[in-house]
Amino acid sequence: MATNLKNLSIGPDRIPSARKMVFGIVVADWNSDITHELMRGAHETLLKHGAQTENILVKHVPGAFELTLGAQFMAEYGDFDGIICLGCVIQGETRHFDYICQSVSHGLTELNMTYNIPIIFGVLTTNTLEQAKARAGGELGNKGEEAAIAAIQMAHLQLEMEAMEDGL
Ligand code: DLZ
Repeated sequence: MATNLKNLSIGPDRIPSARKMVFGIVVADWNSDITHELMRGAHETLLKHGAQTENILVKHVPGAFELTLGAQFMAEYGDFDGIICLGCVIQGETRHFDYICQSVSHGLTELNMTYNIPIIFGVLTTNTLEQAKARAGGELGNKGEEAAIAAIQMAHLQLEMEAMEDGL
């Protein structure tokens, strides 16, 4: 259970069905022990909520910095209801942390606005590897699951808004 779902505003029983939805997952391979666990959590959660295996496309990029362009490729060349970006940036001792975190958070925010589809920020930004492990299937759950649920919720919201515009 993702962080006991504590950061989600609705209970798990009220998560909309993802049966007809199409999702992309972009996963960064830097810190792959962590990010592949996030990917597993996200993938399983989409299936659990009704998404079909053939409607989930997973693509890999080298590191979190490349998530923005990976997501842009998906948005530009694909037809997705939502795109989930997964990565793990660990503070360490370099300034890379700040540059990468800022770049990917700004980049993904911009893509949300540009493409008008949900592009989910599923990037762990932790001080230590232990903190990351705790959030990737450890004692604090799996943030990949939460990212998948956010994608379903936002895709559902968009469908609702589109139906409203069509007067349905
Ligand atoms: C270079 C770098 C560093 C130092 N740390 C991380 C990290 O903690 N998490 C991550 O996903 N990627 C890291 N990278 C790689 C960059 O994201 C990027 O792949 C390279 O700088 C090449 O553009």
